[in-house]
Amino acid sequence: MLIIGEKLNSAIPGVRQIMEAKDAAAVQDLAVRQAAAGVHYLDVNTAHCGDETAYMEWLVRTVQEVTDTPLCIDSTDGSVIRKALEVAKGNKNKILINSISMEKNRLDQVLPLVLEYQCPVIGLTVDDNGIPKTVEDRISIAGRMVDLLAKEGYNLDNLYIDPLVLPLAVSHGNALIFFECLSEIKRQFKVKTVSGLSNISFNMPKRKIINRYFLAICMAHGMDAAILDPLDKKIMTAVTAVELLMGKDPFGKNFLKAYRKDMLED
Ligand code: THG
Repeated sequence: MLIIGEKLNSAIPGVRQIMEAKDAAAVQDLAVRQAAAGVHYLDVNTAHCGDETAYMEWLVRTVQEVTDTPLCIDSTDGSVIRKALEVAKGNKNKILINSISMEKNRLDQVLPLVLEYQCPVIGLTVDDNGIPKTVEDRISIAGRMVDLLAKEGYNLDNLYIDPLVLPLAVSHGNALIFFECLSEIKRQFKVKTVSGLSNISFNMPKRKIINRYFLAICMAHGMDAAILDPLDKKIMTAVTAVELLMGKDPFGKNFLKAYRKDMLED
């Protein structure tokens, strides 16, 4: 499973502080430690900083001084994503754009960038009517997105649909709805899926326990990527153990390697 490290996100109060202080050493430390934990992408988000575009430009440059791990540009604003693509070094078509949706504004702004750079992209199952409550309505948005991207000649192997997790605290069936979305999106469209996971436990105590078991069940439903905290040894242990159980780790090679590097936590 692809792992997208979530730590460089201005929604985390301490991280916003180091970004607004332009504390390059602290930002680079978070980048290097997540890369060392084995992430495939580093999510970067400056939406909660004063000037999102200016901070994004600084963040991209600062992170790329210390790691070649591809970036996942996390913004709802097309001009922020454009700037990040402009200033990023290396192959732009390695950058994961987070995200597009079927909201008209977002499509008009961000889809041209996805097509211009042929980047992998996360597609949220939301349109101008908001996040649908039912599986059927989310699948229908996913279907419209797949059709649109296919019509534009986009390589659908690079599309990650995010069916959007709603909290259990809002409705106790929300996790089940999410699992069904993961299975159905794969079955009907044969495209990949991704999730930010942690919304599931919003407004609950001991969130990490819920997030960890939720991740395991999502993986059992074939989820291809997750945005998570790779510095949390227990959640990374869950990823390693579930991949072993799902037959994705021949001879337990990765499990044993993690064991020898003392990365597994009970
Ligand atoms: N889908 C997509 N993008 C997303 C989300 C999504 N981007 C933002 C968010 N959801 C995922 N990112 C985060 C980042 C930080 C936290 C939660 C989600 C967070 N971190 C705490 C911290 O680091 O202090 C706690 C981490 C922990 O549990 O150990 O809360 O859904 N496409």
